[in-house]
Amino acid sequence: MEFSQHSANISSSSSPLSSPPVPFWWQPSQQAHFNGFWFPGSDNLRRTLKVVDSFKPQSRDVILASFPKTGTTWLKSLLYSITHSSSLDSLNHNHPHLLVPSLELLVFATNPAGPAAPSDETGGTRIFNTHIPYQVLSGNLNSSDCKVVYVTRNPKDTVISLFHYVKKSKTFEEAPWTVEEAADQFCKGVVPYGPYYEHVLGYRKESLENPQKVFFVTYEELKGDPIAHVKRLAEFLGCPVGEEAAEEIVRRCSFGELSNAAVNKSGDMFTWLGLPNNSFFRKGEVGDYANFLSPETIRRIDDLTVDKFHKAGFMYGI
Ligand code: PAP
Repeated sequence: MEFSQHSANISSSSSPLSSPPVPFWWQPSQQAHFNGFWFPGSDNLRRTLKVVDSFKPQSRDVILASFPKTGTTWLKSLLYSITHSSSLDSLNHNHPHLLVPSLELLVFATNPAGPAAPSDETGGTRIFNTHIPYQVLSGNLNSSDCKVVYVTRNPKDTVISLFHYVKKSKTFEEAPWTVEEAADQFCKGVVPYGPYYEHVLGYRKESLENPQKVFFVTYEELKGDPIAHVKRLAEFLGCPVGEEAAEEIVRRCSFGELSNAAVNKSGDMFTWLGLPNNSFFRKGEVGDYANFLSPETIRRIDDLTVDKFHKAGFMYGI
């Protein structure tokens, strides 16, 4: 498959997607463009294409898909807990990103042959996560009866969460960004796995057309009623849980529990970014964007949300 890599100095022209006007954020020197989406570097895109070429989901697999910083770590913990009854200690000693590995960042990065076969120990269920857009991964996802869970989050908190995450990485020292510059790029779609709106809409459309296959949930809905959503998720996965079990899962996957887990007290997760294990836990709140974004930027993002999401019938009121 063909893809193009863009250096930091590409100048602006007609389309913000094909020609980012200023250096990219996250990784200052290069992002790779494929099928209308930006990927964080050519190595990442190569691994992504390897996933697309080779990944054959099994019918009992669960694929957690998401745009970065929309609740992936939380959902990893919830899905793992729903499908593994002995998860309490696991979550204390194992990072959610290792319990539910990323197809493109871990599984195909460490083993080009792909994941190990399902084992009887987990009842044949494997859980993976991916940030790859539906528009790129649909062939794989639809090649078996695997289930897909997609989590998304309001765009303003997403960009603020991403900004703070990138700020903790070594690359930020090389190319510091203001929050407004980051939001500007986010609105233009020039963001890893972006454009955000198209990423969300790809999975959203599929969830409406095929609700037995794709479970679509927002971070805000989960925050609003986590127990009800855990029960719905468990039902969707074919392993229903009662009220008490759902309460326990919500408790053990709460921001407070996970951020204080032994595994998050030390160690680095993605060493190439120089990010400690605890960098996946910042505030875990809805509406933190109001502390960082100017009224003009809030209006700009809201206008995009109205145009892209409200017209498609969702994410009202945020
Ligand atoms: P990733 O894409 O790098 O895996 P992801 O887990 O999707 O990141 O998003 C991180 C956000 O989820 C952080 O949000 P914040 O920056 O606004 O605080 C993080 O705090 C939040 N988060 C992580 N775990 C939980 C949790 N258990 N409950 C609620 N929010 C959480």
